[in-house]
Amino acid sequence: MTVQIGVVMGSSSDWDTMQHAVQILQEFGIAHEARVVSAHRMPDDMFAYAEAAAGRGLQAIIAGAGGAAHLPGMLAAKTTVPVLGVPVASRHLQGVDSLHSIVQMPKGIPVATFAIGTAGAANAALFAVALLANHDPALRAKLEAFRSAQTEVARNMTLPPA
Ligand code: RP5
Repeated sequence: MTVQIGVVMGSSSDWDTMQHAVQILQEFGIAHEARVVSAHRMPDDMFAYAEAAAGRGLQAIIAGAGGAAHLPGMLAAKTTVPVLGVPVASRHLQGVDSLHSIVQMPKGIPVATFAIGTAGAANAALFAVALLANHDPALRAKLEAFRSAQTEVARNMTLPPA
């Protein structure tokens, strides 16, 4: 089966965050892969991954990194496959450094940037699902059902007495 969505991250230490993207892709039955591709420790592998992405049929790459988080931007520089960037919370600056590194791409090379941490990882995957759903009515129905389920959960929320 052709992999549709690539999930890459700079380190295995990013997995706690990035697994939330993978869980969403699994839930929606999206063909995906997850790998460590470090921008500064494996730059040649990173370029090779980006260069092969379109030819392999990837529809989007979800890239998570922390600190001086250049992985999403450098991937985007080497492919026109959409790159969805997830800032991973860093030890010292809590991911604000990661967010700024990923979101502040100069004009011309876009990276769609999501929230710091697990919400960003999950939302990047939901965004990828939405992209695929544009050409897949059954997947769109699943996404709508997911939203409806969330709505029901919110409607049934109760609050404790003040
Ligand atoms: C980045 O450096 C990774 O994305 C990770 O968030 C951060 C720390 O990596 P480790 O030192 O935990 O391997 O490249």
